Amino acid sequence: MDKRKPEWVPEASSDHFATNVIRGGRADASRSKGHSPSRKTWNIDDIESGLITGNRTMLAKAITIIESNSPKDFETGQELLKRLLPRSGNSIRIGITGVPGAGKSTFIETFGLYLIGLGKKVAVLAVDPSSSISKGSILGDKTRMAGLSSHESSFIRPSPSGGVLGGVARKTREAMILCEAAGFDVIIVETVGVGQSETAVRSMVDFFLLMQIARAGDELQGIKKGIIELSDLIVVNKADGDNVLAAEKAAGEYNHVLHMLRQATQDWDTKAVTCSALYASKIEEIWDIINEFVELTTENGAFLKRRSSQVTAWFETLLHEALLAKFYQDRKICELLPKLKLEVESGQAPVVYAVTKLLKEYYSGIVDDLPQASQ
Ligand SMILES: Nc1nc2c(ncn2[C@@H]2O[C@H](COP(=O)(O)OP(=O)(O)O)[C@@H](O)[C@H]2O)c(=O)[nH]1
Ligand SMILES: [Mg+2]
Repeated sequence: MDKRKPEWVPEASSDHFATNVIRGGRADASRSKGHSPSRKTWNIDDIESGLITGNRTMLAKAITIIESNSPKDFETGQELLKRLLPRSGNSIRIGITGVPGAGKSTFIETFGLYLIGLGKKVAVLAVDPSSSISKGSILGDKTRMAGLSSHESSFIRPSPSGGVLGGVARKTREAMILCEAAGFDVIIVETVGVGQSETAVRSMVDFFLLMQIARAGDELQGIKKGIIELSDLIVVNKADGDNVLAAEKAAGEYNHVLHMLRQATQDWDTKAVTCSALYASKIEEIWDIINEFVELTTENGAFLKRRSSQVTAWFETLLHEALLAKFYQDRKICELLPKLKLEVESGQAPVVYAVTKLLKEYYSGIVDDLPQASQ
């Protein structure tokens, strides 16, 4: 290692004092002024033009900006999205869920490489609100996607970490827009069923795939009906070796139950099929089903209708959240709310009175027309 003395060292310092500087570090910055790539400030135009030619480094940089929590990055990120939005939308967005160990990562590797073989460009994103705790468990296992992650027609990005599901989902949606602008034509969003993450992913994709495995004694119990009703396809994975029959039996049982459940998509009969992600069997069938789905929903209008209602719902959710946050962070409200809450709880103040008082307090000085508590 290249050790150098810093400019100032205490007179009585021995070798044990931290007096060595590693070349290229912060304290050494004056030497590399303007040359160090880590110090180079990016330019939004460069990112935009690089991204639209499919440059993956620029795509990654753009995603880092939209994931950042700094106000300056927020502005840049939103400006980038505004510029790139007209170039987005030309992809098939596929959500994949299933318990850990079902084989999602293995499937994405096999399926992704198959699609690349067809000339597609495949981006893989994730929604995992627990990833800040588990240090990015989902997609952390890039070893299972070794072929895909090293392929130039793919782009793999782990879940943004930290924050609540809403924030994680927002960042993934925005990353999806950027991937589309960069020319990726299949976007796969992986999630594990933590909290409401499945619903969040369903609300950002066109096609939702539930990956299952057949387990001895598992008579479809413990599988949430709600998740099945969100799904456009159930894939029973690991249909290989001794497990083929069990997988087919499980798929049959699903098909039986599916008749009795609500459809996730208008006119589309969700069905269950088997596959082996590990041995790449029946992968083509799954892609055929997805294409059939796209064809049918394009014809009946459900495809575009879903996309537009997704974006409207997203808009409304963000607006509600922003308004609520503003309200709850208000200094006057922070003081008054706990007091009024106590008064309501102890029966001293009527509920409508308390709500009206809070709104009056919040809006005083902002607007003349005070909103009323709902009647
Ligand atoms: N036999 C068999 N094993 C598989 C298959 N797909 C995945 N696995 C194995 O199941 C384990 C979990 O797979 P992984 O892809 O990490 O599951 P994930 O947690 O859903 O992403 C790994 O040991 C895989 O090798 C398959 O089709 N057949
Ligand atoms: Mg995985």
